Amino acid sequence: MAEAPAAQETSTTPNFDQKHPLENAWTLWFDNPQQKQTTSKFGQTLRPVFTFNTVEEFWCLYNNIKTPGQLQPSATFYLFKDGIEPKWEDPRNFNGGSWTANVPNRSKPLLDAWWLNSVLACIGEQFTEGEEICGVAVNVRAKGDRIELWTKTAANEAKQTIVGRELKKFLDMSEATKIGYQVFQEVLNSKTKAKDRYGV
Ligand code: MGP
Repeated sequence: MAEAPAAQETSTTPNFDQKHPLENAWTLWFDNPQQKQTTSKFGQTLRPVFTFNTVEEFWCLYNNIKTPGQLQPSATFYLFKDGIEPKWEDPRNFNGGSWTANVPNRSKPLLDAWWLNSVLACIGEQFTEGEEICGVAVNVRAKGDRIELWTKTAANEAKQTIVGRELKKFLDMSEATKIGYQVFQEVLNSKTKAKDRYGV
């Protein structure tokens, strides 16, 4: 009698070695200056932490670092497309700006949820205007934590409005809560706090 065939791997057998590529490679940056930042000194304590381009590497990183809610005030995480430095002066940011979402009620759980949701929206290419996205930052501050979504072409109001509306949706923000968009060149040139160029 013929021997029963050995159990074969089928197409439904998970392959745990397989990695799922992301459309872009991303770099996590960390900054935690001990003194108040100034425009001229910005960047001196900013460091790239890790670059990844697969889903698995992202979770490996995320699961092994602190969440923003565990960081001390003054710390910032930046997650940017690889090759873009999280500085207004980087050529890919220079003509851009950022949407700012201020976390209400000093809620650390909400801060962590907003950070994860905004990161997943970026690396999962959830924004319709994905080409516009440079990166996302989470600024942990005593005066109030915030998420900043940096985009490339500040002059294009239509595209920035779409990005801003989608950001609110991904953060589950109510329609009544407003977020503002600042233009980096206006921030750099203004002696006082620059006004928001757009709002949604
Ligand atoms: P911050 O850390 O983004 O905000 O910028 P924070 O701590 O909430 O302070 P505030 O000033 O916005 O109230 C702190 C300071 O760092 C800014 O005011 C700038 O002087 C400087 N800075 C921040 N960024 C992101 C840049 C940058 O990209 N380039 C330069 N040159 N300076 C920057």
